[in-house]
Amino acid sequence: MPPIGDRQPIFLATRSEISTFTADIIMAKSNIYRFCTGPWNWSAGQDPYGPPTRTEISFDRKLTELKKIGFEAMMFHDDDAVPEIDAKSGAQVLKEAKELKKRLDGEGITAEMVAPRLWFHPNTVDGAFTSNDPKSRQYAIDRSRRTIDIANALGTDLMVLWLAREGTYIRESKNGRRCVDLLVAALDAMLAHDKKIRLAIEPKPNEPMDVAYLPTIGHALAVAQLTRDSKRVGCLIESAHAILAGLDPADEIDFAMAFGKLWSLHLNDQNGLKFDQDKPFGSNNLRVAFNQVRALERNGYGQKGEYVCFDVHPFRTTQQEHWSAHLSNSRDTFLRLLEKARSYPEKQAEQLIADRNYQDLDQLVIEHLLGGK
Ligand code: XUL
Ligand code: MN
Repeated sequence: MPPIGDRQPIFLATRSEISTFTADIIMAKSNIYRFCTGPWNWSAGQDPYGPPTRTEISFDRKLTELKKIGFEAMMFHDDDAVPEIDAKSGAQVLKEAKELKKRLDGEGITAEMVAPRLWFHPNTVDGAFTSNDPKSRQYAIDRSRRTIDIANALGTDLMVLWLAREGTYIRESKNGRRCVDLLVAALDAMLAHDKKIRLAIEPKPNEPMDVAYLPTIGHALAVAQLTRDSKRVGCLIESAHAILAGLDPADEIDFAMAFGKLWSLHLNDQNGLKFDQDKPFGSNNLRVAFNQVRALERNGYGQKGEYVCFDVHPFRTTQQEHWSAHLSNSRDTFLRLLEKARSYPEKQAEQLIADRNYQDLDQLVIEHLLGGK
């Protein structure tokens, strides 16, 4: 690890690259959205206060369900792809990952990304890449390298990093500056492991930690600039995580896409600053959801092959037979809001903006969402 102060930010995306990208998106006519979700999104209803309320669904059933509900891709934690990964040799892990790839191909389903689950194992009790214990830090890096090997076997170049335990409960237990350097060193080790892998940081401001080191997209993209190949470090926005940071997810989308760095997306919903709720998309605030869809549209999201993923969970009260409704409902809501985004009365809105008549602009949006008078 380099000593503190030794790193210089490297700004690899030049202004002209960014404006070329902006020109691209202005040219973009109509985006095509493809949908994705993860096996964990069919959860069984357990919460910290009570046991499951539904029986577990087998992986095979989840896989065959995807196409039926209009989804084309699946996202994976490393141990969703290869269960009990820590108990297996590297060769065994690769063998199982290749077998999974065949099953995915058989169903016509793409693997969108793989993410290392760095928050379960005893070695990650005090954090993973930023643990105070060097052996635990090494475990986290080794496990992430394995995740990259799984991603390769599944045919994706995208690894997502939700840095679940990289933060503090007890401020004085960690040196925040040193933790930034440790995170950068870990990202560098992953980038060095595979010359093609792209890393998408999924920020979240809290839960399970009190305060996370990378709470927002701004933090994620700033850290990317400190790595050995900043072009291969981008981000994933989750609606609920942005709301938990007190931000509007649509602004986070515009910000990340201004850098050409929004490589994946977890749409869902969240009622204010409390535990991470992962509600169906649009469930809590249709207008906030509408503005996310508008932001995706104006930036051309999906045109470089990015998927719209729903990181949503069934309500605890959901009955077994409605096991996929939270996913198909989220997709339906997205598509309905897409129609709303495309039929938004742009000319009228522009005039109201020119007149600085934001009162009527506000009402125009409300009327549009209500279906017009
Ligand atoms: C946690 C979360 C995770 C990540 C993948 O809040 O959103 O499911 O999306 O590790
Ligand atoms: Mn997520």
